[in-house]
Amino acid sequence: MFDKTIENLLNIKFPIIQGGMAWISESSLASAVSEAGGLGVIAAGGAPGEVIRQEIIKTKELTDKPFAVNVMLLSEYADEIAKVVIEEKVPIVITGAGSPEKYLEAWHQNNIKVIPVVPSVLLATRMEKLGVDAIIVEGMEAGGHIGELTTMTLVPQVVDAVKIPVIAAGGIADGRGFAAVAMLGANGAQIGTRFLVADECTVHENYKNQIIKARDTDTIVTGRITGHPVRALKNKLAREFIKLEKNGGTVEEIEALGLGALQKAAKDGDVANGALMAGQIAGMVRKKQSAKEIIEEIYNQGLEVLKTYC
Ligand code: TUI
Repeated sequence: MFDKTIENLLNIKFPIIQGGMAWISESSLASAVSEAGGLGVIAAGGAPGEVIRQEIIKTKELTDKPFAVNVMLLSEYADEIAKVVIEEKVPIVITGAGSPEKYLEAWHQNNIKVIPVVPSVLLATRMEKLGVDAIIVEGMEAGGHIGELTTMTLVPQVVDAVKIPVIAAGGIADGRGFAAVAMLGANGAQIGTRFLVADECTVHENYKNQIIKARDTDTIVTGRITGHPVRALKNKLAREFIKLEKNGGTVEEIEALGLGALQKAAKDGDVANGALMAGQIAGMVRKKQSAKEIIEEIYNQGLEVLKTYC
């Protein structure tokens, strides 16, 4: 169904990339996804370089297949992580929340494939001019830090605007979504929320249970006024964010409320005060499965769906 561009570029079996979820995507999930034939991703999030180095080492012990590190460019440790991925010979780097321009030359000199996540056509074309290897275009259905456009509108516009391979993200969790983005012209899909409930995902069980329980309208976007909009499940923290924003809270007050909130949810399982970042498709994620089952189910269902239209 896809044209094998991504499979050949990244040396993987299925064009399914696991979303890099800060505090969640660790060696256990990344290695399981890569072993199953997708692209496993370690999310650096806001962690220091040495913590990520250990995750990379553990991943290499668990799989000899390609995997990626997601570098969150808003992190104060981004420079450190940029060096660690070179030293540890990570084959692929995915970047989020900014432009990877200042690291691109060094990464390419070290044979690292660079794939930025972008939320608009303008950023996609800018990244192509910089010489990145592929792009992930993420619609606002996604969880975490998001842009303004939907996957449905963004993917075909980016596909028309660039020649490099395009991976779609945001709102994809089964074979129908996978087939849909293929029809929009994408060469592959990045999937986060569904992998959050994978058996190998080390996120706190309370977080997984909230995803399983979530319905279609259970996510909300907070933080628009800080310039860092974030989609998460509605809970006490989200309500506090909304109240603060309505009552004219300052950017500093709003950012202070969010500080450490993701860790609280992912590690401590605090579903009231933690940030339960998740995509709108959480309402469709109903069961916990192994990473292998998730990947094979999505791919096979995608093939079936496409066959019925051919
Ligand atoms: O990065 C993500 N999703 C994330 S990062 C994250 S950790 C976090 N925690 C608290 C506050 C903020 C972040 C949780 N989820 N997705 C990829 C993504 N990248 N979405 C949007 C963008 C993006 C935005 C602006 C990429 C580039 C960009 O460029 C701006 C510029 O001109 O440099």
